[in-house]
Parts: sequence; structure tokens; C-alpha cells
Amino acid sequence: MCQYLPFYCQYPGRFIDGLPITDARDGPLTIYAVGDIQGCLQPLKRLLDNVNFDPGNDELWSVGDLVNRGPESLEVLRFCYSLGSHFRMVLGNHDLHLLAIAHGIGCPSRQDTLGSILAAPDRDELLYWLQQQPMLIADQGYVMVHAGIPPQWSLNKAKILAEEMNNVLRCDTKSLQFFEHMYGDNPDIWEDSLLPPERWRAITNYFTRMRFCSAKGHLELASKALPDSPPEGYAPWFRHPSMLPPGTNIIFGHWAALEGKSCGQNLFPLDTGYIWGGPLRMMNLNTTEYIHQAQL
Ligand SMILES: [Mn+2]
Repeated sequence: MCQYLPFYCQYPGRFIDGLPITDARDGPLTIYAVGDIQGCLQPLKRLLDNVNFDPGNDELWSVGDLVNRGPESLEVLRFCYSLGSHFRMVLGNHDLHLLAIAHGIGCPSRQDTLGSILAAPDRDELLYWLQQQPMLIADQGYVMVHAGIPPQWSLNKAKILAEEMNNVLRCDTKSLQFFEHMYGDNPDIWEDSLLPPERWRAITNYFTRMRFCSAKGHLELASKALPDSPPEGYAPWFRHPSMLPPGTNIIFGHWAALEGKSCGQNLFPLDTGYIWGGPLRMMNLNTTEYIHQAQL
């Protein structure tokens, strides 16, 4: 199922782009990836207890949306931050919404539960850390994004555009400009000629909000349709022929209505909608096994 796993298993260390990194760890390293946590710390802790997660050795990856809607957004941020280099994540739309509000730009909605973070004495440290996080991780034989990768982008292109956003988020002036113009559904199609801030909004909408798109990559962000009954001319992003290398393993979240059902052989949908009454899903990346925590 995972074409890179045998290679990985020969070298139980860490890789970036296939090259082993020498570090001081010994013993087996297990990497787990968890779906949209959205401020629900207790089920996450149960999952980690159930697999005997070793924070000094194992790694926890998150598909993003650490915060919002759930009761313990601040505690989730603090917990993930406390894992140091043993935690890796990609940004989700709720994480970006939090950052925009913290910069005085976004408007909290009535369902938002971000107040405890904004009032916390350690908010600046936590938010600074959050804003350093990437929109795409390609490592260990997996590609992880919050929502997806559109059919018209190669993996290399997706990596380059994600890196462009890393640079935006790490620059004080560019990041403010980005957040000021982040909200909105247009442009609905990628063009290489797009210029900031529309360019940044388009990249962000693909990586963090996409569900349905056309075969050419037109985004349909307004639809509340179920995955099996898409609006005319559109389909779930992963149904279209893509530019990704065959067999690319994609870990993603964001789409609770998929209910974690199989989307294809190399696709790993991790958002099973804990915040909507479903289980919280975690995946062992070494084995591709799913582990679930039911509602507490
Ligand atoms: Mn999301």
C-alpha cells in the first residue's frame, strides 16, 4: 500500500526527501497522524495513551485545525507546542482564522471558541509558533495537507507554492497583508500569473478549504453538498486525474462529511468529525493502521 515503507523500515530514523537524518534517537520511532482536533484535547490524550505514545521518541503529526469549536483550544495548542520537535503539523483554515483574529483582522463568529487563547498569558509564544507552521509536509513517504492538492498541480509545484506561503507567514509585513486579504472565495481558479494578495488567497484556499473542484481545478467553496452528490461540473478534488506521481500517499483532513470512508488506495482521510459527534481518528504511519477514539 505504501510504496516507501520498506525503505523507511530499513532505517528507523527520520528522512527529508528520502535522505536519512542522523539524530540521537534509538529504539523504534513510530509516527502517528491525527485528524482535525478542533479544541478536543481529551480524546487526543486517550488515543495517545492507547498507543503508549512516547513523547521522547515517537512523533505526532496533525492535519491542522488544532483549534476552534471544541472546549479546549488553548490546551490543545499548549499540548502540541510542548511536544517540541516531536510534533509536526500543517495549517488548517481554523488555525489561520485564529491567527487573523489575533492580528486584529478577522472577525470572531458566534461559533468560535478562541477567546481563551486570545486572553492567555502565553498567547504570543503560542501564536508565533503556530504561524511558523507549513501548509504542506512531504516526508517519510507521505504528503500531508489540511484539505487537499488540486488536480492541476504537480507535487513539485505544490511544494513550491507551500514554501511561498511559509515565507509569507514568516514575514511581518507580508503576513499582515496576507491576513488582511485572506477571506474570500475568489479567484476560483489557479493561474501562474496571479499576484499577491489574490495569489496567496488562492494557494491558501486550495490547501486549507478545498472540497469540490472541477477537473481543471476550479474551486467550489460554497457548496454544502455531500461528497457523493457534488454540484454539477464538480467532484471531490481527489476524484480527478492528478499531476501527482502515481501512488503518492496523501494524508488530509478538513472534510468530516467523508466520514473517513475510503477515498482511494493512497488517500488517508483523517477528519472523522469528532466535533460533529464522530470518532477522532489517528493513523500509524509506519503501518497505515487507523486507531479511533469514540465520543467521550
Ligand atoms: Mn478545516
